[in-house]
Amino acid sequence: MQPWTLLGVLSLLLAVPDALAVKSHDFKTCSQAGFCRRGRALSARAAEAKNTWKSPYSVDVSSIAITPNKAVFTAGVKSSLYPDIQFGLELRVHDDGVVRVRMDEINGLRKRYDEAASWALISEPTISQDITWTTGKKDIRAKYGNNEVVVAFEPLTVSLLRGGKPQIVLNGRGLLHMEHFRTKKVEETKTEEAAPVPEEGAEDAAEQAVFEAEKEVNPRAWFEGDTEDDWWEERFSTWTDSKPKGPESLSIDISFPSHGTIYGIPQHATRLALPTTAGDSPTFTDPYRLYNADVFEYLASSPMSLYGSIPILHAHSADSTVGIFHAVGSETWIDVSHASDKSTETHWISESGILDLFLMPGPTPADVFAQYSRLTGTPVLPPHWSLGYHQCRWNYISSDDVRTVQRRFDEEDMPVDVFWLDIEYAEEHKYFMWDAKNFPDPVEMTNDVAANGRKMVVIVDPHLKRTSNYPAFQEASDRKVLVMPSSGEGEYEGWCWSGSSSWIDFFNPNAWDWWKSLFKTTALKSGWSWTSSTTDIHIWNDMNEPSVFNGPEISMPRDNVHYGGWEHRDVHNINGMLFSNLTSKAVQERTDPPQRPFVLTRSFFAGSQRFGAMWTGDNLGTWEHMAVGIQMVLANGIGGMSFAGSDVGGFFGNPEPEMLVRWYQVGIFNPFLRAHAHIDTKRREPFLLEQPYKGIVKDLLRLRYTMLPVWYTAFRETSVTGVPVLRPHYVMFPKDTKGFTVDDQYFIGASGILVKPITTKGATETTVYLPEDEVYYDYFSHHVYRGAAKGKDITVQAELHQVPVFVRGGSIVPTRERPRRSSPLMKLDPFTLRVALSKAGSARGELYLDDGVSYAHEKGQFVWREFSAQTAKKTVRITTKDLGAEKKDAAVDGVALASYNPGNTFAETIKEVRVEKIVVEGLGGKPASVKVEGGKELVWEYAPGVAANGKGEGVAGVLTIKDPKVLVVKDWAIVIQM
Ligand code: NBV
Repeated sequence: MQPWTLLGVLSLLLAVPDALAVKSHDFKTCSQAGFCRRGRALSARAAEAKNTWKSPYSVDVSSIAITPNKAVFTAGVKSSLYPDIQFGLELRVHDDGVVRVRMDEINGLRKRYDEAASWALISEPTISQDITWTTGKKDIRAKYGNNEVVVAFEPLTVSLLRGGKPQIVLNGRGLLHMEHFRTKKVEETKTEEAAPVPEEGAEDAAEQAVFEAEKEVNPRAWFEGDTEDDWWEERFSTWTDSKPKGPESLSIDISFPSHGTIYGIPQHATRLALPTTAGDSPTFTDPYRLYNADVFEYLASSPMSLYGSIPILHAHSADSTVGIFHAVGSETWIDVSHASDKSTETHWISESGILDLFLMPGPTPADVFAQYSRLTGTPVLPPHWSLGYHQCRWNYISSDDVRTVQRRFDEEDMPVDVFWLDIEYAEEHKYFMWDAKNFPDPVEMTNDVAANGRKMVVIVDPHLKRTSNYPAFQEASDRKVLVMPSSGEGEYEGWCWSGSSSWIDFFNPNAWDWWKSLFKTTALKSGWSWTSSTTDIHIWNDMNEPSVFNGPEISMPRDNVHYGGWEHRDVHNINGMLFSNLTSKAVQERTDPPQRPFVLTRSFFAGSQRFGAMWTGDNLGTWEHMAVGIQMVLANGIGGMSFAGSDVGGFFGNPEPEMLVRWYQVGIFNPFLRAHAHIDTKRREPFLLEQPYKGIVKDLLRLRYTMLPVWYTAFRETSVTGVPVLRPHYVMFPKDTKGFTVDDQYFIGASGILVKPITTKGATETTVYLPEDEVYYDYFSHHVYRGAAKGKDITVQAELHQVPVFVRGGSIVPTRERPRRSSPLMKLDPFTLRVALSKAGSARGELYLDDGVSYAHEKGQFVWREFSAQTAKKTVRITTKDLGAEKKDAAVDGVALASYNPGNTFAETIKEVRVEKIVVEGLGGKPASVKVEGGKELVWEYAPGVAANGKGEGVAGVLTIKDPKVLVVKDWAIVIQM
């Protein structure tokens, strides 16, 4: 073990806003990672060889087999460099058109890790019944619908075509390389297997000449390179990776010949449309890295790894969108370049694992989301309260501190739903164990918070202090469920907040039930449980990359051993997900019947979306970080992690009031809204601000609460369709090329709300891009703007108290306008409907409601309404209907709706809830009468519009209907006679 220095941890503890910069030397660049260096060198040799380059991999035609149901095609693959080594290729077409391509080494010296998909996927996908493979001389192909998949034999390539046009091509550039397992030979450097490595600084000219001569006779050098570059052991800084399995990396090029823009592969701090890393004048010189890491003070623009990894990307053009998901859990680097502005080339280099690629044919962004969701699951529908405001800091120092903070929120009438406790609540950072001095009464404290309908979230990190007076560690040790060191025996010991620590191996099924039992709030016969907690406490999982202070790249050694004998390198990117997924199940199963858990995770992988929320980690209190936080949240949504947000205020530093206000504006329009701060920062709870800042933030928090129906409806839709909660332009308007790179404004679900947060200092105005020939209404002033068919920039005011928010013409937005202390108190509040008429005089919107905490909605206990407005013959009719009943049997909604019953007990609990106000904007003038159909004239007023020009812009005329006495759960119609 490397000596852990007190200095190292002290430097972690210090917030040094003036000198904030990532410690780049703690993390590898591609050239410092042997396999990445080899992969890039391969790509460079191919580029140099141009047309003479030919992939050595080909299909062994004699071995082609098609399963009796014709759906699965398998074949042997050979590399001309190693005729004795066998690879197996398998292709299957799923019933939704997704093509799965797997390749593995057969009968190799060892087995490659092939279980990443089993953690990411929800189930074994259904294979299409309608595929017929046709074998030709040069290839084998299957046509289905408008798509076709073609496997060319020599060299091996796999292409997905649509309408005869290639969409995705594998190995088109010949960079496929699966390094097979081999035995390390002492004299191997002098054999034909591989060329020798010259001693660094070898001065002896004769020796050098021998080396050069041998190099020339190495027939594989053109492909593999001249040296066994870091094959058997690798050093980084003071660490040595023993690499007991030798080289086993996997390189593959994936091209998108018809798509010029790509998105995804979160998480990186960069633009949504991924900048290049290769080719001519790349934006970044290193590839995008996926290796979950605790990157302290990360850069606001970088391809460096961050805390989570989702190997998915979308390739997009005005014609179509396709997607790639690679189920690989080891470190992966991805180079991105553009052969032209209409095509994209990527090169994926992974340290270990099999090739397990899913080609998602789209053809729309929504289709790709659906295809990915069918593989890895849709994002969870979280508890309703978790969409409220979360107040966190490292640390609220005592239970009385928590009470005081709560009291101050109430005194200022600022809504808040959740108070958080960071690591200092735990005695010696032994999570679950309260520091008795400062938190003598945790249950009473939580009850005091819960008395206002609020919750607490408490941190539980994955490092367990190695001490006999810590039941969590002791029981894990007794059960032998801790990660092992490279010897494969005993317990790996590393350093983290709790000092000498060990980590639970969640790949070991024996850990699962035991971990869940720890969260029970009642005493158990079988062992320790958290009796000093309550079911109002939910959980925050931090440091689960895992972060190990004295480990290589602040993480675990790659040669550590997990259950089944797999090395940490094989599963690194999956590791953090298992911890938070299991924690989520633990919180869910605390009660019978289960309640929806809230678990926030820092580390994540494909599949994390099924369990909880994530945040973007330790951002800095800078304008750049505020801006990139938005782009990161959008990119995480592409990977399914819609329930995302960045620390409001910035984790490090002391934001000045202007910055804090702007950060709240960003935050209230993030799916996950939490203010958080480093231990060394000044307190900055919103009630501490001076006026006018305090008032502005109070209004912003209230705005978030009024819009909770919009958020919850959007989350519910995402939980069914997989289309993210925050929708970037290319998702909303896939054909609008101007919108492809727009990533500083976005829509909330299908609500029609467009937001452009301000992330620059001193701003008083901003431009907003309107993507279509439609009207957009300013959310606050009712000013109406007109877009254009080919898109148009408008300039709007953005003084400090103003956040540009618009309602797209054609939307109906449900809100709850009564300020409350916390969201559960709003349960029976009436609704306001804002009807923003389109140019054509129509509008539509949805509202989804359920009890917000249980799983009764899965049994049909919910209310799902559609509101619509139509104009005909000088009459505007606003109507509502029960979408739950209408879509009862809709396949897309699956089980959730199967047992829907309009008279369900949830609907019963809100049967008196009214629509208390309807606001209609965009009417041509003052109405003659406004009635509930078949009823008397309603109370209403009309504020005439103010035309600004002849183009339909200016302030919209606004009709306000007061208390029409219509109910949310009932059908009704309101008739506006013009
Ligand atoms: O638990 C302390 C912090 C936490 O506040 C932060 O949100 C995490 O991202 N944690 C990291 C560990 C230490 C960071 C310097």
